[in-house]
Amino acid sequence: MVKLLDTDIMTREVLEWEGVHLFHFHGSSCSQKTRICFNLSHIDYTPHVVDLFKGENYTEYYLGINPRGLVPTLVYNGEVHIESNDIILFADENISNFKLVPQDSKVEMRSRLEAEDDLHLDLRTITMRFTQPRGDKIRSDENLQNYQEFGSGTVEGILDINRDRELNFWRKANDGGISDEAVKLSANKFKAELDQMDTHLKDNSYLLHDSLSVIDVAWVIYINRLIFCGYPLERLHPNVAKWFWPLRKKKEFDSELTVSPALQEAVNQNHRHQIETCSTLIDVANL
Ligand SMILES: N[C@@H](CCC(=O)N[C@@H](CS)C(=O)NCC(=O)O)C(=O)O
Repeated sequence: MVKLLDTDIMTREVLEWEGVHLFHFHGSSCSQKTRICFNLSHIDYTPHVVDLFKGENYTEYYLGINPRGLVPTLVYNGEVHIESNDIILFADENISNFKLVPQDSKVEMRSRLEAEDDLHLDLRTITMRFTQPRGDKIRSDENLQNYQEFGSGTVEGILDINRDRELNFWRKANDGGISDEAVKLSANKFKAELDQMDTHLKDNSYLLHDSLSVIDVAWVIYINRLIFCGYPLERLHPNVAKWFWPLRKKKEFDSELTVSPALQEAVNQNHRHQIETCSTLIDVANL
C-alpha cells in the first residue's frame, strides 16, 4: 500500500481534510478504474478534477499532494494514498461495505493487479498514438520542467524513481514520437495476455472466482481503451468480447467511460486518416 508520509506531502491543507476525496481525471484509465470500483462499492467521495490535458498534474499544488504527478490520489481523513490499485484495495478493506476483493484471494488479486499495472506504460504508448492527434510535443518543456522541480520527490520517505521513469517516457515521446517498434511491442504484450484470458473465459464467467471483482474492472478499462484505439477484440478474442460488453454497458461503468462527442470525433478523424495511410493499430502491430 502506498500511503504517503508527512514529509512527502508539501500541500499541507489536505492533511486537514475529512472524508473521502479523490483527485482524478475523466479520461485517465487509472481514475476510471478507481471511480468504477467506488461506484460498484457505493463509496461516496468528493471529486477533485486534475485536468491532464491542461497539465494540472504538474502544478506545485498537485505535485505537493502526489509527488509522482499521477492520478488518481485518494485523500482519506487526511491520509494521502497513491497508486490506483493500492487505493482500490485500501478502500475495499477500509471504506466499502460491498467487497470487490474476495476474502480468500487477496494475495492472488494483488499479484494480478501488479501484472496489470506493469502494462500501464504499454497502454499509454498505444493511447498516445491511436487516439486523438497529440501535436509535436506531447508534454510541453515547461510542464516537464515543473514536474522535475515541484513536490518533495519522495514517496514513503524515499527518493522516488518513478518520476524519472515518467520523465523519460515523455522526453522520448517528445523527441521521436511513439515508434512503430514501441507500438508492436506493447500491442503484442496485450495480445498475449488477452489470448490467455480468452482461454480462461471459455469456461468461466469472470477473471477470478465466479463473481465480479477488481481484476474484472481493471481489465474492462484496459480493453475499453484498446478498442478506442482500434484493437480488433471480437476477431482476436471472442470469449473476452462476450465477457467485456455486458460489463462495459453497466451504468457504473458506462458513466465513467463515455467520452464527449467532440473527443470521439477527433479520434474517428484520426482513425480515418490512419486507414487511408495504412497506419492503424492493426497495420502497425500486424494484428
Ligand atoms: N501506477 C499508477 C499509474 C498512474 C498513471 O500513470 N496515471 C496517468 C493517467 S491514467 C497519469 O496521471 N498520467 C499523467 C500524464 O498523462 O501526464 C497508478 O496505478 O495509479
